[in-house]
Amino acid sequence: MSKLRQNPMSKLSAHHTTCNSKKQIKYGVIEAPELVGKSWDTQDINWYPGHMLKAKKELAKQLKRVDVVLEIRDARIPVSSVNHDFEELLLQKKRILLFNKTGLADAEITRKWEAYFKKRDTPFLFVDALIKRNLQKVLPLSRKLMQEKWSNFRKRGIRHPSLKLLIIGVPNVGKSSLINRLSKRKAAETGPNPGVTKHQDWIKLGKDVELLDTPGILMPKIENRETGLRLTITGAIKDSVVGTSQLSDYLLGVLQLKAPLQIQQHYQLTPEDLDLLPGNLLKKIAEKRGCLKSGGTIDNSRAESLVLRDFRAGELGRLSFDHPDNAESD
Ligand SMILES: Nc1nc2c(ncn2[C@@H]2O[C@H](COP(=O)(O)OP(=O)(O)O)[C@@H](O)[C@H]2O)c(=O)[nH]1
Ligand SMILES: [Mg+2]
Repeated sequence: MSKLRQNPMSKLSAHHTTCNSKKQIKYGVIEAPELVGKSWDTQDINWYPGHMLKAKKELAKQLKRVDVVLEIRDARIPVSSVNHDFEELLLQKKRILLFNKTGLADAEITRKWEAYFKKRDTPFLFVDALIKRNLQKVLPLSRKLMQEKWSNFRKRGIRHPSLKLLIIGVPNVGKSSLINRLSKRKAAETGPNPGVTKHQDWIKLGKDVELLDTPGILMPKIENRETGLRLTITGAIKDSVVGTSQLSDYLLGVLQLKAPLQIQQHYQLTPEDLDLLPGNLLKKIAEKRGCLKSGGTIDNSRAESLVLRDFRAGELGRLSFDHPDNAESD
């Protein structure tokens, strides 16, 4: 038996990330240097009006070219991922809401969200690009929205033009993954045949459907502290805007409330540990996972990153942040 096997820590580290794990997850593409260091509690934090205006103009340009918009939201935050500034632009379009990453969301709360959105007008699907949940329903639903328009073409004996789709959503919500899944484009690009066109405007999805290959970016809107935290934990905003300390504090607080057994098992905590304030719970986790500075004192910032990384890797189980009981409006 190797020495490694005899090490009592080896069992732990074989299954769990420790503070020394190298695993990195890429997250958060939007950088907002103007937001760094601003306190969450003082005021509504927003993008510079200029940023928002530019993003809206770009989206308006894209919208002109399409019939149906597939708006991707995160199934764990069906309403926190909405930016109401973009709503007026989208109201003029046929739209389908695709709640992605359903595999990461709490199944029971997702059922409640389904009931909630069924009572509203906008068609929707809870999907997952990774485990391919409900993706086969996206095109039939898109075609259904065009039936009336297409029947007019048929009456006149003309073939209807192809349906033009656009995917939009906040950063990291899964736009590229969905485009790849729906178009199977990645498979085509990595195929053995040379000369595959690198840049094409429209991707053909079927004999009568095309998808714009560049997704539209919705700027996430930070309406209040909690929305900002939820958007950052789920990946739309860069961690440094908020800081990992506030993020892990919030995340641990939510996990203690909604998924205590998941963190207890994962970090091998005692039931009493679960009653600690998040900051003290973090210290326990830091001890368990060896997040220590050279002198042996606890390294908070490494422990914060570890908790965030474990959550984003799905190791702390499924969790929903938004709950339909608290949703004011869609
Ligand atoms: N678990 C899960 N992860 C997903 C899903 N869709 C995308 N991801 C992951 O989320 C990250 C961002 O995805 P990406 O498609 O690049 O998002 P984009 O910025 O909106 O284009 C990547 O690490 C994806 O692997 C999904 O449905 N479920
Ligand atoms: Mg992308």
